[in-house]
Amino acid sequence: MSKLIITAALTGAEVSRQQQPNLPITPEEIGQAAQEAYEAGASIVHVHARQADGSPTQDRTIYAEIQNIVTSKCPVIFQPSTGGATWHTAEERLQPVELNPEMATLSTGSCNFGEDIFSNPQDFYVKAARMMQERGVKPEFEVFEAGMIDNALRLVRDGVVKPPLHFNFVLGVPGAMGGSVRNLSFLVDSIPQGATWTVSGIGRHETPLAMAAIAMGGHVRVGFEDNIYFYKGELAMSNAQLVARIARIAKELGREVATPDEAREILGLPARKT
Ligand code: KMH
Ligand code: ZN
Repeated sequence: MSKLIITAALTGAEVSRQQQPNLPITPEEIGQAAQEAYEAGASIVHVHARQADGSPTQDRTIYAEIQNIVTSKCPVIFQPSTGGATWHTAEERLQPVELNPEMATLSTGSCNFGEDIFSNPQDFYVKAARMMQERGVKPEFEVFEAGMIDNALRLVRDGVVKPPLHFNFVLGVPGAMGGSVRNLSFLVDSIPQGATWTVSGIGRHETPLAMAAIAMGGHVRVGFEDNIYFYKGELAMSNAQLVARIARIAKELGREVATPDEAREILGLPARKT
């Protein structure tokens, strides 16, 4: 098995300061959280931008500020969201891709998302994939429902995305696929040989699915976007605390944790320019 890539999903678009007082919001706070997560073992940071009042935004200038701070503080792979919040327009959502990050997320299909709909019609995801291809941005396919894999593979057949492919299975969002190991195992069986994958277990599913992924040879995402608790009813102190737990479990299970440069190699990304 390869070394383990840990992604820290630092902020997300949905969680509020009322729910998680330690949520990073400003570019400086997100930069600080990225550095701490890196020191705890994260090699990718998945980022959603927020306005000063805490509301989610896809504003390219705020993403640019976050990208500058994060990449000047630590060597992690910076991975902005093109998912945004459910109410962002397609145009808003694509703004962070204009910054040519090493990676960006991409969902190739729509699903229920709590009381809302996470809308990803074909014209949106084809446009997003083309934009990423033109700019050398590697997509991480965010899979909330199984059909999203089929649509991603169609992009590959049409030459819009080139392997090696990387998937993130997001399991346990209310309204989409549940957080069972059976679902994870089905999704892993549905992607092509040679593709890499990560799991994001939502809420209470975070740690059990992470443990399954470590044992199965996959990779793991944790962080406040997915889960705000350390134990049931006990809020986590930081994103780094959640990352450190995964690094600890990985050690127990015999998986070494990848550095950002090792993660680049595993994912087939170009080496970092120094
Ligand atoms: N906030 C969700 C509606 C992504 O980052 O690509 C979508 C999301 C996926 O978080
Ligand atoms: Zn996200």
